[in-house]
Amino acid sequence: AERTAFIAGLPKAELHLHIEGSLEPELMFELAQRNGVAIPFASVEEVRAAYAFANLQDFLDIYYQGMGVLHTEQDFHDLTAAYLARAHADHVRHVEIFFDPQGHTVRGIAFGTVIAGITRALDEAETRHGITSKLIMCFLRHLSEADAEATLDEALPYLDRIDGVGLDSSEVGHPPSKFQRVFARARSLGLKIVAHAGEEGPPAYVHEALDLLKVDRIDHGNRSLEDPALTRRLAAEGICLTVCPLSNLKLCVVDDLAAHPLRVMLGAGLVATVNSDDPSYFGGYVNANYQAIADALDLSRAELITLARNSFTGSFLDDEAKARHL
Ligand code: ES4
Ligand code: ZN
Repeated sequence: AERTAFIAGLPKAELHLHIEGSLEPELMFELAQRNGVAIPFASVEEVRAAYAFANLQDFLDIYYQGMGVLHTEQDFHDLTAAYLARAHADHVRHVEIFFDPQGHTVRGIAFGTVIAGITRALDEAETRHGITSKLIMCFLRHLSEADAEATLDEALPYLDRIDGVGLDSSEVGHPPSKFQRVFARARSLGLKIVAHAGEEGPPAYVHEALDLLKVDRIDHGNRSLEDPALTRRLAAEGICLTVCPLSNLKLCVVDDLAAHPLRVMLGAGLVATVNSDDPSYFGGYVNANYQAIADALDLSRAELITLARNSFTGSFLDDEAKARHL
């Protein structure tokens, strides 16, 4: 209970959050009804029961299905506003949110509709709650690089609202090297660069993300620890890892949170952070992730403070804004 209050009171940033993964079953039903979309579930309980995953792909199949209820600008707004209210309740002061435009444009939803709804909610949250934000557009790595290039083209009119690009979806078989050209173009446009790497994929994918995509941050990165030279490099270069404990548990990246590598990461001097990834699907928002991993590893207050500080250090805030949080 004491630890719970301590975690709740820590000011923190969330750096790894897929906004479509914050769609709660209750809102899924509401939007399905509002938009006349059929969903293969009879109740909220049935939806929750379907959230049992053996691996990343099991989850992704149901995640892409779930986002099918999102149609209008208002839907994207309501989704984002609901997440930001939860984040505010968890003492989150800054968020860097992923969205998956290809999950929507493939269904005939305009890129501009997605951006308008999300950014309206982000603007409101800054006014209402003082939460600052960055927006990161992810490319779906199971699709082609040409598809990612077309998505970057579609984003060009909205680059005033997009801070970075990322790489997500099915990792194994879709290495960072597949997207080298589109990430080079994104970088030349001044966008920050992140990539999911070392979640299910090997340490070689983390190397590629660093050397070929020139990432500013690694999302997950768990399997980096299998490669001591890579671990030393991540520490020496101060590359932030956005770690997601409950995600790792639900997707069987770890068998048990007691076996989670977070403490080893901190011990190796890595800039590790704690994040919720897809909180509706994985069973908890950011404070629940801090609580679960702190309980499993018996993390000290000093370690929890380090994790919260790392979330600002690893953010894309400018130095002046970082200084205000640190
Ligand atoms: C994701 Cl946990 C995770 N990994 C890869 N891609 C994703 N998209 C949404 N959540
Ligand atoms: Zn993720």
